[in-house]
Amino acid sequence: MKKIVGRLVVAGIVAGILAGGCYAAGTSTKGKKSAKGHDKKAVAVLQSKSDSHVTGKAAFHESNGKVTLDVTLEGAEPGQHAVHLHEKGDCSAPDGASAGGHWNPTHEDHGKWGTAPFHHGDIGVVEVGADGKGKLELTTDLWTIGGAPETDVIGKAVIVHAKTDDFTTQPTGNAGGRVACGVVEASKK
Ligand SMILES: [Cu+2]
Repeated sequence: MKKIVGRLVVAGIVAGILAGGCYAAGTSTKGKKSAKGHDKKAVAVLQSKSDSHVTGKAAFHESNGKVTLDVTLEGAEPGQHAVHLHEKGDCSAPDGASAGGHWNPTHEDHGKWGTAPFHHGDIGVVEVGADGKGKLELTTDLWTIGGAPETDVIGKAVIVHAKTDDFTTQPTGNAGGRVACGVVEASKK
C-alpha cells in the first residue's frame, strides 16, 4: 500500500512539473505580447504656415509611463526656433492662429521646460543648422497618449515659431509668428 501511494505521488510531481513548464512558457509569451501592446504612438505632420518653407514631423511614443517626443524640421531658417504644444488641434488658419494659445492644463506661467513654472506645452527650442534642418528630443512623465485629459497630447497642435523662446514673456515667450503647424493624432499600430 505504501509503495503504491509513493508511485502516485511521484507521478503527480512529474505531471505537475510538465504542466507547470507548459504554463510558464505560455505566460511568458503572453507577457511579451501585452508589454508591446501597451506602447502607444502618435504623430503630428508639420505643414508650412505664414508663407514659410518649414515642414517636419513630431513623433510621440509612450512606453513605461513616459512619453518621448522626437521633432525633426526641414526648410527652416538657420537659428533657434521655439516649439510648443498649443491647445487646439486646428491648423486651418494660414498663420496658424487657429491653434490657440499654449497648452497649459496646469494653469501656470510660461517658462522653460523642467524649471517651474512652465506650461506643459512649453517644449523648448530647436537649433536649425545652415542646411535648414533641426532636431529635438524630449522624454517626460507629464504627458500621456490618450490618458487623462490634463496629460493627453492627442488633439493638441505642435507649433514651430519664427523666433526663439525667451522663456519669460507672458504667455508666449515672444517667439514670433507660427511657421509650421501639425495636429497630434494617434497612430495605428
Ligand atoms: Cu507657441
